[in-house]
Amino acid sequence: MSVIGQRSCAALFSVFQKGSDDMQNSENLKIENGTRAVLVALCTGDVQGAETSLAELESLLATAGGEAAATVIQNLDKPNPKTYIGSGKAEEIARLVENDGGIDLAVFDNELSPSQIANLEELIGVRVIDRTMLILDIFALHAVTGEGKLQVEIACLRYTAPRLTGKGKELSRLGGGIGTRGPGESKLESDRRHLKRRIAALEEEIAEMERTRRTKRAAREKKAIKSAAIVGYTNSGKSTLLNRLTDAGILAENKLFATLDPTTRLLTTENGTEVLLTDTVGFIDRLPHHLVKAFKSTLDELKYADIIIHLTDGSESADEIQRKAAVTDSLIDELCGGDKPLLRVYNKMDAADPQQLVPAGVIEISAKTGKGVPEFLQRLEETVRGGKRRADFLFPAAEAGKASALYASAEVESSGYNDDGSLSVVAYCEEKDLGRFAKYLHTGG
Ligand SMILES: Nc1nc2c(ncn2[C@@H]2O[C@H](COP(=O)(O)OP(=O)(O)OP(=O)(O)O)[C@@H](O)[C@H]2O)c(=O)[nH]1
Ligand SMILES: [Mg+2]
Repeated sequence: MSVIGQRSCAALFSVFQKGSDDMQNSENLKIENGTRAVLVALCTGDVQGAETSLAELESLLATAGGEAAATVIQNLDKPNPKTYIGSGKAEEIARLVENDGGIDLAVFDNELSPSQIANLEELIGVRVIDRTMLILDIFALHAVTGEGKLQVEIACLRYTAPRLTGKGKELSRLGGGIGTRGPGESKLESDRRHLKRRIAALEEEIAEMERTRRTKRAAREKKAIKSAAIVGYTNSGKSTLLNRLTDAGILAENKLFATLDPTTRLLTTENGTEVLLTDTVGFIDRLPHHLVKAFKSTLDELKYADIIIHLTDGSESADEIQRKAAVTDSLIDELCGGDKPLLRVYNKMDAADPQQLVPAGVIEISAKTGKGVPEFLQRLEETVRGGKRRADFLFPAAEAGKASALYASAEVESSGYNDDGSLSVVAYCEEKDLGRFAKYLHTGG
């Protein structure tokens, strides 16, 4: 297995360009801590959307260790094929960069083609990256397991490698070579072959890991324990929830994409219901297609889960809640179809506006304080039991015989006679049984 450590896509590519297999010693070319960048977005009509997206780009940059020095939005009907933004705007950014003196990077809020990047770097005079490269960079920093690292490396080789031109301070640290010289025509061709071979080798390694994963999954399925995947926008609190429920010890951080490698833990509720819970990689608007593809084996956890727990940060504005839930919904649809039982959960309700309107059926919790978690667990148990509801029954002594009909159709958790000869039963029932035995329902007290 390749050992690539905590390195960025750029670092991977520098190794590739040097034609070296020594992955350990290469220069780390990640976005340096404190790198000041100008953020650039194009607005083709939806002003609010562009601003929200730019704010998100800023937190992505912060997660990668950078800092936004300025933001630029250009209104344009459609992107310029050569330079994405207008060339006049690019010159304006070049002046901004020159006057500032401390800006080393421009981050564009959209995918750029390799030639657009090259043209923009020429015009602006600093390294240019796009949204996808930034996300890949964060993924490269956060991948922990061999599988996660491999998946990131493939995505980087496919996406980032053709886009690195060698411009900018970080790259020039390699000392002569990459930035200044640029590979000649035949060098490019041999590089491409090298790249293809490397990708094929990585894909073979991934396929092997996928086989292992399948075997594990089959073993779990044999045990007939239901599984639930915790899914949601990045930073919604998925890891915090799994930690609260199972002491999983997963890194939970106020950073985007803290978790890349899925963790599965067995949860046994107080009532003895067992469910396998998986915490997985967070979603984001316009999750780069290359990442979805590269992370297929990880994201397959969703496809094979029996239940989806859709977590949303309920402490944000109503617009943000709606936007992030919609992004997550469409990714769930894409990745696992829409036919699984799904629990909708708003998290961080400890920090939510008390006036916040919560749609019917949504479970409100705080993974941090534990508030609402018992109610959530009850709903989860009911879902694990195929939508059956847990209910307490009390059959008076004279009617204890009626309980046998309940035994026949419900899943009985416990039952026992009381001193007065009455019979108490706790069972998971379908709606029709709740109706049929309504007069024996015991509401406590
Ligand atoms: N106030 C509050 N903060 C929370 C709650 N749950 C999680 N957080 C915080 O939200 C941040 C993100 O939590 P994580 O559990 O890492 O979120 P995640 O969904 O796993 O994020 P990714 O792995 O990046 O996709 C952390 O700083 C948590 O402490 C909550 O119920 N209330
Ligand atoms: Mg996480």
